[in-house]
Amino acid sequence: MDSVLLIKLDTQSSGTTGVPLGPLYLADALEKAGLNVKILHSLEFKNVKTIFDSTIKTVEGTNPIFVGFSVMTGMQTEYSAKLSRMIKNNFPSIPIVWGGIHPTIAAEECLKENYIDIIVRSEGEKTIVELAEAIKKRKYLSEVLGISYREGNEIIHNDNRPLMKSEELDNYTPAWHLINFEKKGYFNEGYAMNIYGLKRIGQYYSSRGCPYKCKFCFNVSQNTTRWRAHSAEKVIKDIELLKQEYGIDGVMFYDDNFFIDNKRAFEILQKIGISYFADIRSDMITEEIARLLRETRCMRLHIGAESGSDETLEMINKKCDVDTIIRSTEILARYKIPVNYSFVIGFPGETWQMIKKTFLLIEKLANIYNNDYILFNPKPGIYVPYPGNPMWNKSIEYGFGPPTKMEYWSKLNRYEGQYDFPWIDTKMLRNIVNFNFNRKTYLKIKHRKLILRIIYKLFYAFLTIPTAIKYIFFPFDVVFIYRIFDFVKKIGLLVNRKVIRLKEVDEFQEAVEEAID
Ligand code: B12
Ligand code: SF4
Repeated sequence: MDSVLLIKLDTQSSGTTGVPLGPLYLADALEKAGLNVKILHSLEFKNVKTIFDSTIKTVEGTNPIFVGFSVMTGMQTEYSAKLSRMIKNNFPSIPIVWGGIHPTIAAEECLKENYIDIIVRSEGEKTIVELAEAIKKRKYLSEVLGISYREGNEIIHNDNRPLMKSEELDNYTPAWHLINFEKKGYFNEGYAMNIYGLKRIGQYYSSRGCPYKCKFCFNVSQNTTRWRAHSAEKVIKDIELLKQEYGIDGVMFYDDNFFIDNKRAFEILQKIGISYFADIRSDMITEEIARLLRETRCMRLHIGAESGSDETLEMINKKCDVDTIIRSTEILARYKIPVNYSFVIGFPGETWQMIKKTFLLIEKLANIYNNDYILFNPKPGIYVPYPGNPMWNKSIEYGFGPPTKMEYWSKLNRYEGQYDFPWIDTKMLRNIVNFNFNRKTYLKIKHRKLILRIIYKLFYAFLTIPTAIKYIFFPFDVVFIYRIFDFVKKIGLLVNRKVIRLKEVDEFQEAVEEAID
């Protein structure tokens, strides 16, 4: 039987990731078409050499008709490029196919690299089966919709493949049997989703796309603002299987907005009977929704609030204003629903005054949640331009030079990037993000030893100075305080840096206790 090898190199530095849903859906489509599929999923990037060497052996042993890479923009791009080149050097006749969000939005650039042969743009289930057929039978690639490829020196982009309709999505189920769901990834790392007191959290992608048109979002190109969804029955059945066969007791919905069709969403949530994590927009929160969220054991909501400045929200076409964010937070706080709010700072065209409003809003929302940073988790992050949307074009107008090689994309990593954007002092932005993280973290530390408790309290008080003076000298007040804090941390008055970098407050609390014991 012919084989296909699918590779996904997740490169989260925290090592916590989920199952590779893209490859799992593709594998289902390929298996139904009679092909043998193997998935290599690396969950973190501690030992690149072992991962690469082991992959070369697997390619040799499997002799696939092609190797498919699933690639996001960022560090994955760099490592996928390196591994693709290595495979190409060792097995020149095996086609290398790239799919996923990065190749979709940068097909032309990807194909400038001679180790990538074919790009599959956007949704891949139907395309990958036709592509496998074309490669197997040496048919013309020109007949396969939704791909780009090289012919001599020319790069050809075939027409787009129409996105699947909702009814068609139900024909596919992730091929769970191809990964070790229990606890190990292919390269022996863990699917470490056992947070918030749950034993094992599964991931599920119940709907695709989003009808909004935020100017920085990948949906503009990947899903062309069309929202499609698995039927409620299908989702309930699939999650039941995950409960029975793989013992999940929580589910993380990876949908961009799980609640677009409320009726469907709550039918699913009421029937699955386990805790869940999901995304929603602020403007969809009502008293009734909050009540249902509580009733159905919502473990955490994720909301892209993006900004505390109406001017910024307007600029990015969020179609939601600050008053709505505040009003919805008041409702959610009343029902004690845990929330993650993501904020984006540093869009081209944003001034420090606009950014300051985001931090003032974070204060306000935290107060609504009584400064309970376990329930209320604000995450400001720096805007990083990715192609395929209007904000990317604006970034270029503001002097941004896109990476010229696949390997350079890893610099554009939101959390660990090395970029410097021409429109703003990016180092200053980084200090502000770090300040915010440390501040909310320190608030929650409760240590057994009185003296340490006092020290942490003092540190927290110190970190609240910018708030106390209402960010009057923003951004200099924050940066000044953060630099002093960082200096003290460096000379070792606090626990080591590794601990400080952990992301979740509760993880942090445990780690601190362990470190000092
Ligand atoms: C889950 C998730 C993660 C998980 C991934 C877990 C995992 N093991 O897969 C984690 C937390 C690790 C993660 C990390 C990041 N993520 Co993320 N993530 C998502 C999320 C919410 C869902 C992805 C998913 O599973 N989709 C479901 C599957 C079915 O869809 P899919 O992957 O697109 O696959 C389909 C097609 O693309 C195609 N396809 C995919 N691969 C392939 C391969 C081949 C060969 C073919 C033929 C076709 C094909 O066919 C598939 C089926 O139709 C998306 C948002 C979204 N709605 O997609 C953001 C998203 C992909 N993430 C994003 C980003 C920016 C990141 C980070 C880069 C953030 C950062 N640190 O800077 C990091 C990258 C990590 C790193 N350092 O490399 C952006 C990507 C933007 C971009 N241009 O790449 C998205 C779109 C979010 C957003 N709204 O901006 N992410
Ligand atoms: S609402 Fe969210 S998912 Fe939808 S376009 Fe805006 S940022 Fe993207």
